[in-house]
Amino acid sequence: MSFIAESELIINSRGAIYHLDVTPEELAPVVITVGDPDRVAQVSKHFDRVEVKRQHREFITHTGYVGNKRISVVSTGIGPDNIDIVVNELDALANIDFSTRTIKPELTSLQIFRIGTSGSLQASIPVDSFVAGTHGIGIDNLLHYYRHENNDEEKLILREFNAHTQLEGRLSPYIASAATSLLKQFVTGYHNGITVTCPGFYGPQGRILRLGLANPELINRLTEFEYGNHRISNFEMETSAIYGLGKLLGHQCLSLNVIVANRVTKQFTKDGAAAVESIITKTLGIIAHS
Ligand code: R1P
Ligand code: URA
Repeated sequence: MSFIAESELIINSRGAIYHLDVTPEELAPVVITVGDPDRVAQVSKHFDRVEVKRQHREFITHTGYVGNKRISVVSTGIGPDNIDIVVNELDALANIDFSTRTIKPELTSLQIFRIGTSGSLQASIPVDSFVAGTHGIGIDNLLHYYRHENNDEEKLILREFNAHTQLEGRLSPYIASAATSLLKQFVTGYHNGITVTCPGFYGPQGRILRLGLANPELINRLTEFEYGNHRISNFEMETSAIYGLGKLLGHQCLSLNVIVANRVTKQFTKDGAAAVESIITKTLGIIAHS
């Protein structure tokens, strides 16, 4: 049993992990991550009771119950670098014994759902609709800091993606899959497709304000990608990192995003708050009854 030093696993005076400021007892086995810290209360207002409320930096956590199901909702802030912190700390809370600083002999597999916002890359996936990501393709590099492997299907999709987008060499895309056990519960009312995760909102998602793009064709290439039944449905800034790290750590992950902008038809949602509220209530209803 190897001991994890204080410099590697930072536990504060409350016995809570450093960034999230949550103790192992305060975390539920079902976790909903949201990017926006304000969205935590928007989710937990639907709980029958909230028993824990914590906040440190952009990481807000509320833990409570919907019926008999104990659920934590945690804000990640924006981007894959924040996901590195959140997913590693969620796993540490579940699977490291804080008193001995050793990995527990019996590991817990968390269910981790992201409820986020994203941009559609298909004209047929309109604003205010929902996407359950079958896979995350990351153009952000996070997973390359960890030893990882892909299954045959993932390898084939990634090979075709690299050939089609010509990104390899400039970037190093990676792929990770949703938990199929969770994905199959999110069929009715959700589009399925590959979610691409970008390391930024502007240039990396093809938005031009004052700067020119190094790869102006990228968005079109993503929209046109086809491999068997696989298409790229949407892009945002967290999914591939959650899928990649979550799977390596043995957790079951599913990313659910509401479309707030359609980058093909150039539509933008008329009421973003209502769109987010509707994906929260629909998703929470399925999670609570699963
Ligand atoms: C960008 O505006 C943010 O919105 C999306 C992106 O992934 C990024 O985090 O998700 P959230 O609404 O969950 O933050
Ligand atoms: N979030 C993103 O990252 N991109 C969008 O277009 C909308 C939300």
